[in-house]
Amino acid sequence: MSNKKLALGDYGVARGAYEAGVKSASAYPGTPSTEITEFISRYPEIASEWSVNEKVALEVAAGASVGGARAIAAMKHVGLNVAADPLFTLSYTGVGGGLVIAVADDPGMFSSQNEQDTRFYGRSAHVPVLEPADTQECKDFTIFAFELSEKYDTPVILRLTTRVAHSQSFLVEGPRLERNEKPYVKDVPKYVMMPGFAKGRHVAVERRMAKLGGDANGFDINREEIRGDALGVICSGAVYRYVREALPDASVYKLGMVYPLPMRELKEFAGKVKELLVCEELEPFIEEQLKAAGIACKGKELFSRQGELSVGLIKRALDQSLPVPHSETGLPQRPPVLCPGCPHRSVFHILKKLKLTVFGDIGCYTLGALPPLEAMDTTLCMGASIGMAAGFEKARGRDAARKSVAVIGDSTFIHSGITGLVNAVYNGLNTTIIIMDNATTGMTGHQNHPATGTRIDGSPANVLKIEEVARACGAARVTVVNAYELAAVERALVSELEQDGVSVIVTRAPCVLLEKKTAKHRVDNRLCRYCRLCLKFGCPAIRTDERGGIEGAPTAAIDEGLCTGCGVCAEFCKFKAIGRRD
Ligand SMILES: Cc1ncc(C[n+]2csc(CCOP(=O)(O)OP(=O)(O)O)c2C)c(N)n1
Repeated sequence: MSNKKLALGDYGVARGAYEAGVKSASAYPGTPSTEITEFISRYPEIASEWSVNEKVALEVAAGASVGGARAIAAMKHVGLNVAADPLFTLSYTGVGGGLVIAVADDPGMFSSQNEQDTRFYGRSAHVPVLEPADTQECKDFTIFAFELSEKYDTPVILRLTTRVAHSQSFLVEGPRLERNEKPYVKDVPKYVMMPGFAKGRHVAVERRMAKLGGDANGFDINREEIRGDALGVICSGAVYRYVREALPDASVYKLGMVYPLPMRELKEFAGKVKELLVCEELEPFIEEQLKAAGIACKGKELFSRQGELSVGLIKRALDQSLPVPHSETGLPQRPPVLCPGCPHRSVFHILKKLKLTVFGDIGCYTLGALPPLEAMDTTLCMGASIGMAAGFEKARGRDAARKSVAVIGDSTFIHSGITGLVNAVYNGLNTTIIIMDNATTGMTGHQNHPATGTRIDGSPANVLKIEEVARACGAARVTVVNAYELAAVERALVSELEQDGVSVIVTRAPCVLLEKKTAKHRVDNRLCRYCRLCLKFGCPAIRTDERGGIEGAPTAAIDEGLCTGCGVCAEFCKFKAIGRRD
């Protein structure tokens, strides 16, 4: 049987980790990196976990590495901000067993709040960065990253982008490397980073990076393809594929390691072509280093720092007479919406009704900011809602706090909301916090977390009780309400906003996609007055039927295929026109 298969880039990383003999995988979900760890968790040889956040995931990898095992941590680009503290000092300690951090960037922001460029982390933390272009390279580069990590005593960043992580191409699978774990050796000057030892390690880091920069010139993953002397292009990752298609006659230097750069080979390449172009997405990371080394090239004067590049954009950069290419997916734009029956919707309905200022967070519930709910004022980063609500009170006083709330999901609360709650209590604020507990990490595809009581492999775990955590953090009052019960949500909110101190309302109901409800609802067109209040709820299952009412009158209607039977619309129809279809 052939061991060649079509697979996602994320699968390539997972397979590479398996074949490299990795023993520990830790991650917090984040598109487009999530599948890496989901795939890894299928290998029983690797102890995989969803960690509570990216910082912990990297620390788990660091501990496994000190223990002599090869370890991988995976996250999306903004996750590396959360893990940046251990990263910068891990660069100093170096590794025991090889340690690779797979980080997925998202140029074009398909599912992210910014477009930051992970390559800069490599540069500022003095850590090498590899960038694969397809699934086979995802596997091969992951294996190479572990070899580099151990040879140069450094963590290694494997940078993906959405286009590589979520595209399918062929890879050939090989056997797993059976490696004996290095023995654990206590080494205080290497692993205890206090100033006296860290000063010595900083010198080692500089030496390591200088050596890597020199050796990079001979690495197979950096390769020159000479086709002619008119135009040379330096590129890496998915952009390499676009360049080959857009400029088939150009000579190309394809970087597999984007930091540190193989500067000697790049200089030689520049000498072989009349014009040199750097094609890179996001920041002019390679271009600026080339220019600083005295290598003349063109780059960002032709390309945007925003979004993805494409074959069309590269062609047009060199021939301005071509039309500006349209989005190459050809798909119509569809604004995202909360699912029909989503338990978050009713909470936002009440927040809007009460005209509250809402400090939001990141998750499915961020969609509460969009019409028709429009019940969210800010979204910054995971966990920011509670701190921002507290700061707002400092700026505008107690009365403003009475008219504002922080809204955060269960997974996000555990990721980085708990510290915000402790802070608000400690500093004597009056924040009202709504924890929207839908019993899953909905946004990224239903990953488990400590409050779901199940681990990544489905095995049972201790169940973290969110309301008990809130009480232990010192919240003055903690109320749990059914998220679908509009009146109960409203009562709890009105009561808490009147009182002093930090209070927590847990609005609870499992994500509608976890539990398919069957009782459908319908509109009784004899009772419907076509007031269209139900449409303001924003449920995609509710629509209008221009001639579906009595004697062809217009009426509201419910799409049976979409309705999940949550029944919230029945609760707020003033004319009792919505009921169960029994
Ligand atoms: C630092 C960071 N890590 C990961 C993500 C990806 N991400 C966005 S929201 C979210 C969690 C959402 O779960 P939850 O808070 O339970 O809300 P739900 O989507 O279930 O409503 C994740 C993992 C991110 N945006 N930032």
